[in-house]
Amino acid sequence: MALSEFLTELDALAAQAKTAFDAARDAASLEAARVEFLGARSGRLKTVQKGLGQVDKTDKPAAGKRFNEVKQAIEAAFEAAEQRQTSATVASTVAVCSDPTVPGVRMRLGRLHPITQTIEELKEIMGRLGFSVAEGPEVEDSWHNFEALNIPPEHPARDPLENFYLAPGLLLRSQTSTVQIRVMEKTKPPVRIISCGRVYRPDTADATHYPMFHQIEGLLIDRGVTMADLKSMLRLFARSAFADDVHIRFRPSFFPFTEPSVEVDMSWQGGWMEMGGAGMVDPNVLRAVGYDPEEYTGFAFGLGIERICARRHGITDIRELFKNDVRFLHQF
Ligand code: FA5
Repeated sequence: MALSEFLTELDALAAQAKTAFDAARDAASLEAARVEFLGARSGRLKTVQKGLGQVDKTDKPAAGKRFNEVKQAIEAAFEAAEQRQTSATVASTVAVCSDPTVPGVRMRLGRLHPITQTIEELKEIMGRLGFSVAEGPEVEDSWHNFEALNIPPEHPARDPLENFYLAPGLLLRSQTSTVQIRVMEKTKPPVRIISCGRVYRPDTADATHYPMFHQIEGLLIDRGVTMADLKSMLRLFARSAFADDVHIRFRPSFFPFTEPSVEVDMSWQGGWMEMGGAGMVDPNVLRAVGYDPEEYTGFAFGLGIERICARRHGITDIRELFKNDVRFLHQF
C-alpha cells in the first residue's frame, strides 16, 4: 500500500473520531464512540493499524510515526469529550442545588414546654423578691411528706387511696411542702426559699386536675413575720405573674402544717380561681426541725403551677398541657 493512501485513511479516521466524540450527548453514546474507534479488538483504529503491514518497507517508519501521532490525537479527543461531559453534569447539578429561587426548607425550632416557661418566670419573680431556689426528691419518705408536716398516721391525707405509695413509708410526694422540711433540717433561720416541681395524687383528670402536676412552694422564716407579710408578698407575686389589676383573696382553711391557714384565690380577667394554700407555719413544724417557735415565725404557701400557667395563657383545660400535641404547645 502506498504511504499516501495509508495517511489519507488515517487522517479521515481521526476526523471522524473527533466528530463522533464531540457529537456524543451522554456517557453511553460517548462510550459507544470510544469502542467504535479505540476498541482494543475491533476498533476502527485497530483495523487501520493492520494496513500498516502492507505499506512499502521504506515508508514504514514514516507511516508508523504518523500512526502513533493520530492514535494520540484520537485518544486526546476522547478524553477532552469525556472531560466536557463531566463538567457539564457538575454544572447542571450545581445549578439545581444552588437555585436561589427554590423555596427553602423551614426549620421548626423547638421551645420550652409552657409549664417549664412558667416555672422559669416564677423563679425569676421570686428571685427578685429575695427567694432562692431549693430542690427536693419526688420519691419521698413519710417523715417529710407527713409526720414533720404535722400530719399524724391516722390523718385521712395519708390514706392509700389519696397517695401513690411505692412501699410502706415511701411514696411519690403529694405536695412540695416536703421541701420546707428538707430545707429547715439543713439550714438555720432566717430562711427564704421557693421550690418548684412535680407532685402526684390519684386525682381524676378534669379541666383543673391532673394526677401529676406542679407546685411552687414558698417558705419564709424569720423573727416577727406575720400574715400581713404573707398577703403583701403574695399580692406582689400575683401582680408580677399576671398584671397590676389582679386581685387576691384569702379564705379561711385548714392545713395541718399552718396555723392559721388560708386558701389563696386570684381573680384576673374573669372569675375567682383557687390557686393554692398558705398560712403561718405551725409551731409543731418548727419544733420538728429544731427551730424555736417562740423566737421564729414564718409563712408558707403552695400554689398550683398548671392553674397559673392556664390563667396566664387563657387555657381552659389543663389536660391540654400533657397531650404532647405540638400544634397546641407550639403556640406558647
Ligand atoms: C397543698 O398541696 C398544700 N401543700 C399547700 C400549702 C403549702 C398550704 C404551704 C399551706 C402552706 P392543696 O392540696 O390545696 O394544698 O393544693 C394546692 C394547689 O395545687 C391547689 O390549689 C391547686 O392549684 C393545685 N392542685 C391540687 N391538686 C391538683 C391537681 N390534681 N391537678 C392540678 N393542680 C392541683
